[in-house]
Amino acid sequence: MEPTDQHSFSIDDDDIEAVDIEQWLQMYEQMLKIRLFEEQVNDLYKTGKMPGLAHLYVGEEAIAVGVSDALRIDDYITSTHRGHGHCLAKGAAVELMFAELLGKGAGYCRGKGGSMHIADPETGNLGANAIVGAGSGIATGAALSIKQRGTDQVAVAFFGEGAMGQGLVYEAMNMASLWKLPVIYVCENNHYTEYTYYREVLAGELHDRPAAFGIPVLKVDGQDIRAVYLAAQSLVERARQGEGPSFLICDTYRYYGHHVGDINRGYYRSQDEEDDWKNKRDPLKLLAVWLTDQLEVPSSVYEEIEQRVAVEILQGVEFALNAPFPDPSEVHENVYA
Ligand SMILES: Cc1ncc(C[n+]2csc(CCOP(=O)(O)OP(=O)(O)O)c2C)c(N)n1
Repeated sequence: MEPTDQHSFSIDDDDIEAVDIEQWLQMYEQMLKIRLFEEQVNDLYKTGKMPGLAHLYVGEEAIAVGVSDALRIDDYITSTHRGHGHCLAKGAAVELMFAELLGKGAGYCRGKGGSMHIADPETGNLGANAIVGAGSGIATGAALSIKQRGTDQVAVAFFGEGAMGQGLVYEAMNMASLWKLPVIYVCENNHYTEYTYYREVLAGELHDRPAAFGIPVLKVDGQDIRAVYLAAQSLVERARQGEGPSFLICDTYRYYGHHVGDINRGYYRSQDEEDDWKNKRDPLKLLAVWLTDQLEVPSSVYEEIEQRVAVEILQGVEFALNAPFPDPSEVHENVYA
């Protein structure tokens, strides 16, 4: 974690107690679903069953789940090239996600979008996007539509710290602040923009940038879902009440490479660093240890969850592997709306 400053969010015990065990367990289950989904995607790549590459979200699960749990289904999100976790956390179906990744007609974009372009309007997911930072403009536009329609929905833009090098993000924040739009920018700082340590390409402190637009900033430990959820909840609440945009910076780490093919990472980060984040900062383990120690959740509960999720993932991948490819005659359909 970065040193504590005035933006650092700290957990309030009363807020923690207001959340019941069932909700924490649902969050655990959602995080596990994302983890097992991503491990299956890695397997599909390595066994040559998936065309193209994918950017895995393993290690960052607490952010997508913690933020999405603070949202309603009719709230909007925009996602990134590393987007499977956001889509699943917002409610996407595992089998339709796998189908999309495998190019099958049953997939969310009829197999024509693939890993980086999954959209699911029914769950408020306005789409993953391979253009770094682009989702910030879309979420800000969605927030403008919310304001014009007079509803109390909220829009969230998830992006990596690499997006802080994109001019669009600053144009979007400027407009959101001036027009008090109900948008939350969620920056997932996993420390590496592809193969470069973020401080080598981003000057100054990330939190100073939104603050320059008068946008309130919270910084959380992105591996602690309790902190992510409670911080997101407070930002969602203020957005619903018309208090305007905010910015959440989550300190996190991706356990795999930039994409599934990035296997030899020694030239940009060390094995010790990876091991530390995996062994000491795993969001699933951190939540499970707290639930066991503080709320006395027995191990049988985790075993049940693990079995349920493992079955869902296996059934999902089987469905997708057996699903047909779209007919070649459909090549021009569903590619533009
Ligand atoms: C506008 C734009 N520039 C460059 C790229 C190539 N690119 C793909 S992912 C990536 C790094 C993104 O890093 P970050 O935003 O921190 O997200 P992370 O991959 O760490 O989740 C880059 C530069 C791109 N997709 N879009």
